[in-house]
Amino acid sequence: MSETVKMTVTGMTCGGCENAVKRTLMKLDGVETVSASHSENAVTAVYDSSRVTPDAMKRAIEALGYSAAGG
Ligand SMILES: [Cu+2]
Repeated sequence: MSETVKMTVTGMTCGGCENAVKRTLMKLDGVETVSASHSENAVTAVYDSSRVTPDAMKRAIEALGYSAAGG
């Protein structure tokens, strides 16, 4: 079933960073929608909890060079 996770992501400085995070998360199987705000250090994702976990999303964000917590 779909769940929502809100993560605190630091290191995003512009809309390009937001788009990079969105694109990366949308590539993960089970991620349905993503919104990102660099001004609020926030990334919110709707995901299928049977296919992907918040931990996997945080790892993918950190692989881009940002830090991710919460969720
Ligand atoms: Cu940027």
